[in-house]
Amino acid sequence: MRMMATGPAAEASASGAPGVTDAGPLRILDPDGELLDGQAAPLPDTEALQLYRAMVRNRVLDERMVGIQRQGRIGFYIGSIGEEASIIGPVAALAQSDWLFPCYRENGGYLLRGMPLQALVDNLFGNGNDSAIGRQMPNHIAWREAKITSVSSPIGTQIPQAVGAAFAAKKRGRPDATMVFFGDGATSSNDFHTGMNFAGVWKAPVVFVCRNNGWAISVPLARQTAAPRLVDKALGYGVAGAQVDGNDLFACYRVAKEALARARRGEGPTLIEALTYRMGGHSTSDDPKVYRPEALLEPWKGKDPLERVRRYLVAQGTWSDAEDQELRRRIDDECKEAIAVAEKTPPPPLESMFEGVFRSMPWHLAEELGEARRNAGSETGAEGAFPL
Ligand SMILES: Cc1ncc(C[n+]2csc(CCOP(=O)(O)OP(=O)(O)O)c2C)c(N)n1
Ligand SMILES: [Mg+2]
Repeated sequence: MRMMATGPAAEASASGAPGVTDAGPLRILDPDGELLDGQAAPLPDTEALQLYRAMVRNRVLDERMVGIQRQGRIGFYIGSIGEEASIIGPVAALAQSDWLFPCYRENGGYLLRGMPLQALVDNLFGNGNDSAIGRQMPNHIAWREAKITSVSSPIGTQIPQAVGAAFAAKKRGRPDATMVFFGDGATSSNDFHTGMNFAGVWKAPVVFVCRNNGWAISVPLARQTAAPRLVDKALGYGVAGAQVDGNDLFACYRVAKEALARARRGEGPTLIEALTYRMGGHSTSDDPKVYRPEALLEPWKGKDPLERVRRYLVAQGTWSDAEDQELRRRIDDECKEAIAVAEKTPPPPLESMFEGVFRSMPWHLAEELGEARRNAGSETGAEGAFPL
């Protein structure tokens, strides 16, 4: 069946920008790291190498943090093993002046945008240097300096927030675009509908990046939606859409770059569906073995997004196995160092719980603070472990 693009999506196709077609996902590199016929690398090798390094940093960070969670040193971690290209590619396409509204798996993207690794690790420990002062769930960080808004746990809530920010930028005549990440499960949320509809009507300069990793915790895609493709949902909102191989860094980068260019030209939003796969558990609180047969991972093992770019760079003569090992070792050392620092940093002061809302402390908070001080250090019965 041929999918007809209508409205802005059709115009987008006619102008060469992404439109909703049934052409299949855009792929530039095959799993062996070779350019497909008629495709060109969207980045020079030096820049591709930088993004490869960012993907390796993302991977090594994930492996390390899951490790220390298993040792009981942090309570919770949510990683993105297998999904790195669908994160690093689009984030790399952003300008530093653009806004990034993350879901919760985009740690590698934060680092690429300049968030220090130490800040991320401090947040995981919820220590006194945590930018959220230990008030958020671990891995729910914001970073104002790089225009990264706070991860918000309720699924999909970041979508209308991102659309609102994009609309505000447009009204003020600012050139900023907004990118928002979410998963396949989030496309079943009210907020997805609200955000997509508003963005379509008002041509908000926003790029929706849906990481379709096949699962919403234990719910497989087919139980989530009857739609054969998530990208088709764009059509119903008059939004441009593009489906992309989410394990192909080059394709993810190019599609996002084009979508951002459309947004900046005033042509409105784009929904990108990045087809990828969640190779690990949903988070460290999850055990996928109880609901997902291991055999489902097999076809994806040969499509590793890092391996694809590594092979390309090695074939180009830009990278070697020795350099690869050295890079992984260096990043692992960097992680260990950040963990050691975070672990030594004391928790936020008790008083911080009572600060930040009122200009001067009202009597009832003063009373509670006094009580908290009296109880500090005493056995309260809470062992502080993350409950989920
Ligand atoms: C409104 C709401 N319902 C349920 C949850 C629990 N929950 C956390 S993550 C998640 C799955 C999200 O899946 P998806 O959108 O595909 O993103 P992924 O985790 O796969 O990246 C659910 C159901 C929540 N956080 N918020
Ligand atoms: Mg998912």
